[in-house]
Amino acid sequence: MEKLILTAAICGAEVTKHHNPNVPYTVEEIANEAKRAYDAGASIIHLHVREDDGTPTQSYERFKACMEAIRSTCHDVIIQPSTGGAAGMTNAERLQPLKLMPEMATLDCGTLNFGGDTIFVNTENTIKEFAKQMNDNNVKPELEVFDRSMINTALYLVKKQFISAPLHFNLVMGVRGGIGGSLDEFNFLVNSLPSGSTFTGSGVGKTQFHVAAMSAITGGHIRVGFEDNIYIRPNELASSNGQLVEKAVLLATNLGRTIASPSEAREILKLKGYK
Ligand code: KMH
Ligand code: ZN
Repeated sequence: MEKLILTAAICGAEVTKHHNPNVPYTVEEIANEAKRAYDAGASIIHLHVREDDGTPTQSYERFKACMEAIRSTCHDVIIQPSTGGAAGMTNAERLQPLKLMPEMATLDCGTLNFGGDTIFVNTENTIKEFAKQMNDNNVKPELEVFDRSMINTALYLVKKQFISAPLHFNLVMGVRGGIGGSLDEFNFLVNSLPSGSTFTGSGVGKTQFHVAAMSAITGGHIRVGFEDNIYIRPNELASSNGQLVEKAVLLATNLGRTIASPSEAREILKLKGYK
């Protein structure tokens, strides 16, 4: 099997210091959490940013400040901004980090319920618009699929030439409103991917390390981090994203995988935009 890429989703848009006081908000906190994750073995930082009070933002300036701060200590790390942002943001707001020409960014492949009355909206036209901007700027999309139907949407985008192979998917499992994190559901998603694709498994909440293990043994890659899960073990909050990455590294290496460096991750994902 090829080397395993570890992504750290260090911040997210929904989780707060109220859930875990170690969730980063400020530029300094975000940079420090990225460094802890990088030192533990993460080669990709999936990045959301916040105002100092924790409010999620997609501001160009805030992304620029956070990306520069991360880059100053994690020189070769792959920074993957979110274009999902937070539910309720406009497309124009969400697209701002693409102006920073990242190597990768997320491309959310469908709409889903996000609890209560909240809907995370990604219409077909939105997805096409985001894909086109990524394509035009040489940004590799990580295709975020929260359910099986979103793989169909990704395949439709290929057919219509909005995106092209090799595709990289993030299987986000365990979001209420999306697919669960069971072995059957994992197999269903993985067996639905087009051949030649790469994938990362992201288990939300309790499923984080179950999905990590399933990804490790099936040749996939792993995402962990506060965006998806705040516990290191049941009832014990994680002290940092680094601690979650360390646990994922131990799990993957015990299952026979070797962890990819950022440059190896660039090879595996066929990234072109690194300067
Ligand atoms: N915060 C969610 C609404 C992404 O990063 O692209 C969207 C999300 C997915 O987290
Ligand atoms: Zn995200």
